Amino acid sequence: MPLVARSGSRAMPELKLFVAPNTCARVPTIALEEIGAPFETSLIRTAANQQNSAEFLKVNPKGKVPTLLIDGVPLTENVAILSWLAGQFPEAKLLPEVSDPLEKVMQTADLAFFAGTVHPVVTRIAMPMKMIPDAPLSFEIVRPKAVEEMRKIMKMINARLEDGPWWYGDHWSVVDGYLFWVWGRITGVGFDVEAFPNIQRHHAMMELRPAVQRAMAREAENIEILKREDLYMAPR
Ligand SMILES: N[C@@H](CCC(=O)N[C@@H](CS)C(=O)NCC(=O)O)C(=O)O
Repeated sequence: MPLVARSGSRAMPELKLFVAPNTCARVPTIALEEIGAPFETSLIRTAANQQNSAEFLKVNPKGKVPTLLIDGVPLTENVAILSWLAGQFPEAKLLPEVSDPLEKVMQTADLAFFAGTVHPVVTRIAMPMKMIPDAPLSFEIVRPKAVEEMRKIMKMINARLEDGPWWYGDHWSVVDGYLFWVWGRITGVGFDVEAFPNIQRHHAMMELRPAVQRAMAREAENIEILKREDLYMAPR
């Protein structure tokens, strides 16, 4: 039984994405912009802990963005959201078309790698105070350890990008959107880019994509709203 009744069998579902600036909600925002279907974003004010408000917890009891409402039904977890979008809008080619079930599940492994392995390291670099509430200690201990771990990850990704501009060679995919968010988030707080020229090139190419520019413009609008409300937490 769905938690929320779906409003019929329209060909084009009504899509609403809960987002917050600088978060991993950037990845499905890019995916939705690449698709080009109409969608709405709803800003969650994390500085006001809105993700844990009673109202939002009714939508996503995990208190996290992204959350995608599909005809009113909440879908959580980037791996699931991105996989659903790729399957629902095949013409957008968010993932390379494959017929072999093993290849398909390898794409899931790639998304899961970013969500389950890379993202927690991003959090330790970008928000170390989530691990140890004592801010000076978290920046002195948690961040450097995570940076060390991230260098290993980025070395592997940089080598992978030797064979082509994108994660899947010549085929752009939403996995590139994931890398774009990770790289932007860690370099935004000082991660050293020098040893990773292929990822720098990847990031520059991503910035040229109109869909990425539209996604970033949506985020910039939300940053302005938060600044006006004195609720913007700039990366540091
Ligand atoms: N496993 C989730 C992680 C989602 C997640 O951690 N989102 C963060 C932003 S990047 C969030 O909502 N943080 C708010 C909080 O933890 O209070 C996914 O991949 O979608």
